[in-house]
Amino acid sequence: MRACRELGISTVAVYSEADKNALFAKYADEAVFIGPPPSSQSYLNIDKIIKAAQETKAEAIHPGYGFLAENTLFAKACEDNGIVFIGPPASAIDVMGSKITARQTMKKAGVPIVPGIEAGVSDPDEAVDIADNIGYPIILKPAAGGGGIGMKIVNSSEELLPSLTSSQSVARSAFGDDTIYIEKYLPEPRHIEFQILADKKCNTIHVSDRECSIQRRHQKLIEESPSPIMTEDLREKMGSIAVNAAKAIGYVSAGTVEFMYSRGDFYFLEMNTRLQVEHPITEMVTGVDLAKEQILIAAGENLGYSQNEISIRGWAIECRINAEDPLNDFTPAPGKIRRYRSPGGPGIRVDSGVYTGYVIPPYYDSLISKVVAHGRNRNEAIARMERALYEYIVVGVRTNIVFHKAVLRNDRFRRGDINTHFIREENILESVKEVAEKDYEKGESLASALGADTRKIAAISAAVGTYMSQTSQQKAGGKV
Ligand code: MV4
Repeated sequence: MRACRELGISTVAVYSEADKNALFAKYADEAVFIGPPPSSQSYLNIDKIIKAAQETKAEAIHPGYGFLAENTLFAKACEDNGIVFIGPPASAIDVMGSKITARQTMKKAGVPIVPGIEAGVSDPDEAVDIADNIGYPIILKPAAGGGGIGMKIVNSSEELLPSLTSSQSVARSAFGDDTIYIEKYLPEPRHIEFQILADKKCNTIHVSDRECSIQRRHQKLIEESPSPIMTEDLREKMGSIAVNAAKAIGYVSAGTVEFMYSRGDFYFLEMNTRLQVEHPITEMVTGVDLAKEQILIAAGENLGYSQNEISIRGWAIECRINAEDPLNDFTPAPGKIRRYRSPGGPGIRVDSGVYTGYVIPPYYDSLISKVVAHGRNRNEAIARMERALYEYIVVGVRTNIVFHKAVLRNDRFRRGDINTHFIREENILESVKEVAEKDYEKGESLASALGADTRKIAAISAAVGTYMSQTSQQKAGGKV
């Protein structure tokens, strides 16, 4: 909607009962109510969304990051009703929707894939032979899957059959499809992805790379661009392979080609056929407004950039701020935000959907904002992020800000020595406790005093500032 405002395009938001006070619904020029909180009756209801577009005479629909963004039925429904879907063709979503057809197509296009099979396992004896050939450990993955659901690491042939049965049953209930395939299980994998832009005239470019290895239970928490291991040579190599991957499926719009990087080798993992949550770090280092490019591409315009016009400047890091309790197994923490002040200053971008007095509903995911720090190099980006998190005040709900503080001060993170097992290997939850003890000492005493009286809350929020200015003296590095 910000891109539309810059382009002089008016906007319509659809919202459910749970989002009637949400910022996006207020920001839009018009907002259409589409039903009760459960997404099956609102954000996943294709008919209601198409009807809202027709009633308001919307010419195009941007599907956002989740819900129907990668749903071919929705893309087709838009097309059938003469509404432009701001995204890829349904056929491209389809190919990448099954990991097996994705692997087959990528292999044919000369894109390196993780050693394994390009078909579902049909019979268990065959699976044992295949696994012996690949060599243990292997990983079982559901073809229809995503988000790590139903994946199983297998270390020996004895474990294979029970693991296969278990993966199949999880896949069947989660995706309605129990097709499982086998890959070699890679050691110390880093998740590195390339941003793609493609227009309708077959111009396809990459907009550099992102490192997304800091994740917990397959949920990304911190992303950065560029990847700490990236060199110009490697970027050119991986980037041109990512472009080939997109071209092989006739891709149009913004998309992401994900790779696993392990001990010097890299392999195609999957392609996300949507704009992603972490796209702002790419915008910060390249200056490209990805959402605006998507809209212009959907309108039939040529790409605004050629490959050699894309360059990166400095470093960007994103922390996803969730309303959840990192000290209680990251349980979602919906509720009323009693006091809110987001950070600012040099190099900081905050994309947020909340404000003081907002009640975070319990129905959807717990992301409340994305803090992005840009600096001339990685160290400056980290320092700015730490400063931004120090400034960030959220009173009323628990957030994972303490988690981010714990990661940012970790030595291995600071060296860029990360992989997808970082949070477990570094026992980050222990250091979260240490950070939280210090943070919550102030927070607890404030929170306990938070009654219903708004005057009192205002006084307490002033006290937060006072307290913070006192503790800031403890910093090393001299005094000014
Ligand atoms: C892998 C892998 C190692 N080798 N694939 C894929 C989806 C992503 N969210 C996790 N995935 C992985 N795929 C190969 N060939 C390691 C992971 C992985 C992982 C797998 C199982 C359980 C926990 C995991 C945590 C991070 C990464």
